[in-house]
Amino acid sequence: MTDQPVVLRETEGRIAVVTVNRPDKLNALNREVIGALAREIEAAGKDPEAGVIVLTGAGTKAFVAGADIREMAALTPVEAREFSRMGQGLGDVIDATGKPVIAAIEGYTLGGGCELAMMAHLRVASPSAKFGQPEVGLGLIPGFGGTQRLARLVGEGRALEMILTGKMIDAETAHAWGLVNRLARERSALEEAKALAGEILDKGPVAIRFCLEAVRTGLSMPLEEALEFEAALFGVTFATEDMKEGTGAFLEKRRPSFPGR
Ligand code: CO8
Repeated sequence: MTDQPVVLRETEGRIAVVTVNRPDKLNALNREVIGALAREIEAAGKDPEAGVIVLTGAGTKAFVAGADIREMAALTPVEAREFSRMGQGLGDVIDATGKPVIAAIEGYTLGGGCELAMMAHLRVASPSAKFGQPEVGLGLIPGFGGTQRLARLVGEGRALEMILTGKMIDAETAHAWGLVNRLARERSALEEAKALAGEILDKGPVAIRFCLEAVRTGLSMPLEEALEFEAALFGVTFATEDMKEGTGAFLEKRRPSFPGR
């Protein structure tokens, strides 16, 4: 046992880095880790300095190798349902931050780990990363949103192939399938994720927030309603100082300096 916190958070400039810190167990998610992750992501969301949140795992062997099988094996059905809801709740915590969350991925990203990565808005992986939903090999099904988000990201056929066989795919395949946004150099996922964060931090913060909301909320609506939602958010941006600054800067041929209001 170690006295180290199971989840670490530090702010570097305008980037908050939240790290699952259980490398001796390949960062497996038990209830303690999930609770700490929720608290630290929420705190990063409230940190006025942080414009983007990067989520990663300690060490290079795993992002997260899944839910903690030892803890899970002893759960009753009612506890397992609560555990599933607790893990799924991390997706709500991520969305409630209103900030882009980027997963920086090295190594095994399995089961609940793959599901956690899919809760993030964007994923950057090193070439040695491996993705899979191996739950059926344990007589389980993905329970942290995997049956839903994987199909939305890679399509039904590919998702079902991964979920039904439990086989891992490599980073290149994950990139080709759209599960990974960017492939980093070996052991550079965190660095590349920060570079991607930098590209977003240049932009209008209120617009970034509304884009996340429009895409995420819109995906669960019929297209007609989603388009109406988009138009409403588009209209609201015209009341922001960011919009005045962004359009003004373009017309005055200078770089914008967004106040974030
Ligand atoms: N849970 C608990 N401990 C783990 C886990 C895990 N998921 N993964 C690795 N560990 C531990 C190992 O037990 C080992 O601990 P120890 O040193 O004390 O024996 C340590 O981490 C290092 O692991 P290995 O020695 O196994 O390392 P290898 O390099 O030999 O193998 C693997 C790496 C292939 C990743 C292997 O560890 C493995 O197969 N792990 C399990 C992967 C898996 O099946 N993940 C899915 C879990 S199920 C899940 O996530 C469901 C989520 C939804 C929950 C729904 C609510 C009920």
